Amino acid sequence: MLQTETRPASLVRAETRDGIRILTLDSPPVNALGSRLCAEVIRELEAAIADSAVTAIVFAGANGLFSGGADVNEFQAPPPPGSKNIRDVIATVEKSDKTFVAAIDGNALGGALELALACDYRVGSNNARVGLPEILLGLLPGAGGTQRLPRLLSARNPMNNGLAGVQMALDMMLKGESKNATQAKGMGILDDVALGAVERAVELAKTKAGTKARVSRFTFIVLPSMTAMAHGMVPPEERGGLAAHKLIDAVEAASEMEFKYGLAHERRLFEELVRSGPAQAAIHLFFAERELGKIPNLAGDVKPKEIKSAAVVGAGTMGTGIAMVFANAGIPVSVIDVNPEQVERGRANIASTYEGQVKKGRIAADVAKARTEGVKFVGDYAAIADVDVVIEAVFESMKVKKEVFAALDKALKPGAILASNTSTLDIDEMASMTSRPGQVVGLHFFAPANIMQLLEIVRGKSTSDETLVTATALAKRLRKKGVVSGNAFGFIGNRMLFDYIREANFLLEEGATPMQIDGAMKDFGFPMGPFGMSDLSGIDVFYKISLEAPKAPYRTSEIAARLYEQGRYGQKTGKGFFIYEDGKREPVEDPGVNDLIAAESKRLGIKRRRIKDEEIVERCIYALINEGARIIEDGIAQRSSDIDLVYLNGYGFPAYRGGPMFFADQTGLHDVVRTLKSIAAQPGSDLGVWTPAPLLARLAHQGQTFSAFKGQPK
Ligand code: T1G
Repeated sequence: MLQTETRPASLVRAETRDGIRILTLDSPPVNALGSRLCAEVIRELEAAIADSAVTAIVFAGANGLFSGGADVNEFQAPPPPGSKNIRDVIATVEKSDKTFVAAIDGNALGGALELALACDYRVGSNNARVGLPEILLGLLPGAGGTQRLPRLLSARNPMNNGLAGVQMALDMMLKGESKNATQAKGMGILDDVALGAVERAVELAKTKAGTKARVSRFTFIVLPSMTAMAHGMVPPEERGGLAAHKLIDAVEAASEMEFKYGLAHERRLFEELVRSGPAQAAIHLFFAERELGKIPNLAGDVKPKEIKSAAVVGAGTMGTGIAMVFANAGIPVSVIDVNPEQVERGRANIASTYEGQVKKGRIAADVAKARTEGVKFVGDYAAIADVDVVIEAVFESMKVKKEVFAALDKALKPGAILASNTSTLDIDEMASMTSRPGQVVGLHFFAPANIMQLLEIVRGKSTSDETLVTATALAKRLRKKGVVSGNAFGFIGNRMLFDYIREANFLLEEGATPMQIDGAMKDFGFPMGPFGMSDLSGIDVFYKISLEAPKAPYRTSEIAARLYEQGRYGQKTGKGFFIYEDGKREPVEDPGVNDLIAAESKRLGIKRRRIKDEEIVERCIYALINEGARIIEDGIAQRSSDIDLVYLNGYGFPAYRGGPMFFADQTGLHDVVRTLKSIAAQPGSDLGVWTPAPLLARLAHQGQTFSAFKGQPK
């Protein structure tokens, strides 16, 4: 019987036109330059280089782009010995005397642009985009980008001895931003832009065959003041700035060292970074974001409904913020509010927000005008009868929300989706007021809605797959990170936050001060601590939410309630846990509050003690992790990386730590469980809170991680 050997399809297409060998990268979805693709490219390259009939070589990409760069999957573990990578491909090019042209159609990012920079010439199509975004992955361009880009831009932008070009290169790499075809041509990265990049590249290769324009031979200077300034503008290494500082060092080395030594130095720095915590955290988050829209167990291929218009009920700060989100995405939106003063305040909020953005040069005046006009204020439900989606953003009271849902159900067309911006309340209860529970969903925006990236998409027990898919697609269109959550009090973010805040208050009772606790959490990497956050969101808001919350099976502190009773609501009243002088946002310690706390300790019979920052961080972060584990177990979160994205995009968890669940994985679940048990063993500790969640205990026992756990969502 004839044996047919099925050889995996080649990832490189090779063809020759008039002596020009065109090597097309073809590894869907993004031609990621992983070890297999690199090995195949090298094989094709060596064949072309050895072929005397080949006068020049053109690189191109299939699947609508050049390439998304190195395969990021391969950075999650050390590469197998002997495996090829983009550096090996580039070394093969650099060694050859042939002429090389890169034909860039669509994206050429990271290692893909580094390959193009190693070529003699680069041609882009009109939709070409080039960039070295490695810093967004906690890395630096590790295949010559830090050595070649400053050389090229310094040569192409010779003003001020080429220093302008070097600054461009530094900025581009430190921001991780990509450039479109026009910008890239203007900077000198692309030698030409044409409708058909491959055709133009072949033409150029023919005329340039036998010539060389290797960037590696260029030299450039960089002033110590420039790199010193650059170091000064990025965060400290231990606060998320590790990759940036090493990147600047690599560029400095590029100006001082011979090319091959600079390259070796860049490689050393890259190897240090790729194994670092911040890089592994960034790579975790890269894939976490790509997992977001994937909802397990959907019945078949459910298509999202089209959203052509929207409405928001309530012209308060959240309501108008949400309206601006829709206007910014070009979706016509109406805001309905029966209170004329509130409507005026809402209008003013929108106008001042866009004026501010124009002043800061973030948007043009005509865009601001179009967006402001994109928000209509109406006085009754009949005016929004035809919208595709409505978001209720009224006062956080179940009674009020149920009345609104009943009214919306009557007024809106049958196909419309009814959503609530509630931050804690039961979506099913609101849905029960309608004839369309399948079209009811939670869309929980975070304040300020037009700034914060996070959107919790709350799935009720009757929410249909179509409504859910429509909501996740809408989140992408609104440029939000749409995280699907089950319907439980506080959903994902706030449910964990209650435990975090509760533990912070217990630490106050036991001897710490608000300033000390916030200081410790800021040192951990949060932009503000639990008490600065309480004062910003409003102690009254937390207090009222706690009244609606189901009775907790454990003790909670009463310190916030004491402050509420004294009318200390936080920044809005100029005092809360801290004092805010003359409307400033800087928290000032208030000895009166420390006295109030000490009195509370006395009332509870708690002997105050000196508490180390380490204990503060441990108890606050581990409270988050343990509750996070319960949330995964309850199926409220689909995966642990969703929780990480919630905490990064909604609660300021430091990105370079990857989120609470990733932080736990990095720490080691075994150690996390041991610490939880040691906290539980302390006198006065609440076992209900500190007993490790069953999932956490099980994974720790099995030597597993949260990231690897693919539990069943409810
Ligand atoms: N490696 C592996 N997988 C990748 C990938 C990559 N570089 N880029 C994308 N994917 C996967 C992604 O996970 C998703 O998979 C699918 O492709 C579509 O992606 C040595 C060190 C290219 C602009 O940082 O910015 O080169 O979810 O949903 O919106 O110096 O992807 O379908 O299973 O994002 O059309 C540097 C990263 C690497 C670019 C396309 N490169 N990628 O956007 O699709 S480090 C980057 C992107 C490097 C060298 C260094 C975007 C895109 P799945 P997608 P998209």
